[in-house]
Amino acid sequence: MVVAKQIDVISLFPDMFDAISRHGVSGRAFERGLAHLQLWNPREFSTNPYRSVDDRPYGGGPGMVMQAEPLAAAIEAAQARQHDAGVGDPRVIFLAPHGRRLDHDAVMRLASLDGLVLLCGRYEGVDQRLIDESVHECVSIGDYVLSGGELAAMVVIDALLRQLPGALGDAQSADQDSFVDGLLDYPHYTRPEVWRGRQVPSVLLGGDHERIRRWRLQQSLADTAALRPDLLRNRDLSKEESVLLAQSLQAEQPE
Ligand code: 6GU
Repeated sequence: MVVAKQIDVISLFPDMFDAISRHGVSGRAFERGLAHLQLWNPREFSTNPYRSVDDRPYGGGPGMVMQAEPLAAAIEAAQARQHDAGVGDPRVIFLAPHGRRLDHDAVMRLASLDGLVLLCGRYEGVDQRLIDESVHECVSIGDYVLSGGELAAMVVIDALLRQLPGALGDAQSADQDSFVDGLLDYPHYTRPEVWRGRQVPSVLLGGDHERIRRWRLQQSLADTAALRPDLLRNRDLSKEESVLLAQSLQAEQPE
């Protein structure tokens, strides 16, 4: 039996996750029961009268730090829920700029796990002892700083949901995304055939599927070489790919 992917999120702003739970491909994945999203607000686990979950940093400095205990209690509640849902070993992931940078391989690895508990920090940070005690890995979505882990968690969730079988209308679509094959996606066109004087490439109008496949592969190769040469350095080219890329580079040379 295929069980729903279990995703629990610890966040002070649970409503932010409406953005992915109510719209588009991700919203449909939850609706269809391919995944289950459960939000936990650490404020609900605060034991003080003001429901506060942060305090000033030891050693001084700006801002506030999220306290360990309300987060630990929220993580434990999430883990207990996942155990009840049949997940043996839910993985606790802290979204933070110092984490391992997310890429397609990381998305595929996360998508293969039965259950995730995503911890979103706010303020200046989270008490390090909570990270040492309860977090399995840290994930970042790029080299810039967000005001909290929520947007990053939503990026992770959206990217992995589209990898679940049945999440996309066209079963092939996820295989054809950029990066899946280590190349950027080819360009897409739809009607009208001429728009503001710009023609759709004629090869796409001819119905010769083998020519179209070669043209798209060539576009992917040329765009990857131009925009993301780093991707090609990490990938061997097949004979066909080498020929197509060489051809397109030659075509770019002035007469
Ligand atoms: Cl995961 N969190 C925050 N706060 N900022 C980030 C990030 C995560 N990834 C990139 N910047």
